[in-house]
Amino acid sequence: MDRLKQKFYEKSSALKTEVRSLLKEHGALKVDEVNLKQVFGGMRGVKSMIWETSELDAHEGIRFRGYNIPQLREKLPKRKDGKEPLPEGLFWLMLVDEIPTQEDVDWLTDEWEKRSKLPEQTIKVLDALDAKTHPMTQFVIAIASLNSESVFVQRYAEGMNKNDYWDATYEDAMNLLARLPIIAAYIYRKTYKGGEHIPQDNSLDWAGNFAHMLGIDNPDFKSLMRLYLTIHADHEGGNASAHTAHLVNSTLSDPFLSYSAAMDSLAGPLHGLANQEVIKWINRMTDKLGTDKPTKDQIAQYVQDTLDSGQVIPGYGHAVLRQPDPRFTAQRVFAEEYIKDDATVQVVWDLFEVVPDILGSLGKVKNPWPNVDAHSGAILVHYGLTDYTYYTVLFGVSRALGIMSSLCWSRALGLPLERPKSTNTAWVKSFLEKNT
Ligand code: HAX
Repeated sequence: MDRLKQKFYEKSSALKTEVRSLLKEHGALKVDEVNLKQVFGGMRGVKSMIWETSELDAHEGIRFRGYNIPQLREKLPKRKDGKEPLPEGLFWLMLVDEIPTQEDVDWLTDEWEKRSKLPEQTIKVLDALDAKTHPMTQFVIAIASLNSESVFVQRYAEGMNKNDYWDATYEDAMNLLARLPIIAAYIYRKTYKGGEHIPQDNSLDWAGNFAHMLGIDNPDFKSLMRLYLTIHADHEGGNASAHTAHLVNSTLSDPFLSYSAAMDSLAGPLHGLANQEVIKWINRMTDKLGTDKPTKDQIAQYVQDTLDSGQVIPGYGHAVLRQPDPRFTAQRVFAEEYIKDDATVQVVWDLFEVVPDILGSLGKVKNPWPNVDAHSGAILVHYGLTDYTYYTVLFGVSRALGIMSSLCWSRALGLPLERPKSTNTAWVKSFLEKNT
């Protein structure tokens, strides 16, 4: 058993025993109540799922195993020549709840490199798709195609003992993470660079190698990718993509199919696709005004026009957060250090000064502050990644770190098939007649 798997096995078997006994003793204890608004309103805030790897507080933002983003930037191992944390370290932390050593992280980089060869079928599938196919559609299809090599599928067919589900899930999770940057870079080069692919550079780390395969070898862009892939990695279990993977995997559909489904969910404009929508919307404004340095009055008018035409302001609002997203702030800190004179970055900062008051004045928006997607595009544009229809794929590479470590936990704890109760309006009316 490899060093990470061994550690995971020890930690997860101990927690499994603990959970069994606490459920036996306290299983009937109420942990939440649900009102009618929540039933109709997308189950906001209903405690109904176990997700070990991160927790989201409405005011503090995300904590990964208790660490916030500034703490991760300080504590996770970095490359000798880099200032940003290595995402490998975050995966280790989320999976086994320990800050890894430099040696642990180096081991993980090597392990993913060893597992990184794509099945021929995946390349064929990608080549068969028209280059005009949206990159998220290509991503979903390519990930699903990996399932032909799923260890989980193979062992299940051979009659795997349910106590071993976590082991096969771990193998698939590690293989998926090893291959995702290669798939994502293949899609990028195929879609926007005429299919001129760039081989891996095995002297690099997971994120640095991804930047290299995209064809952007600027060392600052590599730093950005390390930060980007760290901060987008997890947002507890209730967000749409994580929840999708949790649901699909609970049927014992393998991690590849579960993650492909999660990416369908991430591809919606109210979720991960918002990162492409933000930059598209900013470009539309600057094109319309004929300047890349609009005044705050011009920005305010554009925001108002967007709202008047019945559209949302992309990159603003959140189902849980009630403060500016710390992932927005982390990107702002990066931009202040590396590219503070960039015109698009300046527009993003001006929007931050203009949008919250306008959204707040509507009286219905619960969180008028920017989310993670408000900032990411402007930095990517600066480094030459202007093809915004690609942005959600970057998010998707990162989110696998959180979702894959969580699926290992779900199978190790033996969580059952997810099956909440639905009802209908007739039931609600009769409930109200009896109870009001
Ligand atoms: N612009 C305009 N109106 C907004 C808004 C925004 N940015 N955010 C919320 N509202 C509106 C809602 O549409 C809703 O209007 P109706 O009552 O007329 O339907 C009302 O305000 C109340 O919504 P809410 O309770 O504040 O927000 P929700 O929890 O329902 O929705 C969303 C959260 C993120 C979907 C929402 O804020 C939104 O649409 N934002 C813009 C899209 C976006 O940036 N999505 C990315 C979110 C982060 C993420 O998942 N990244 O991957």
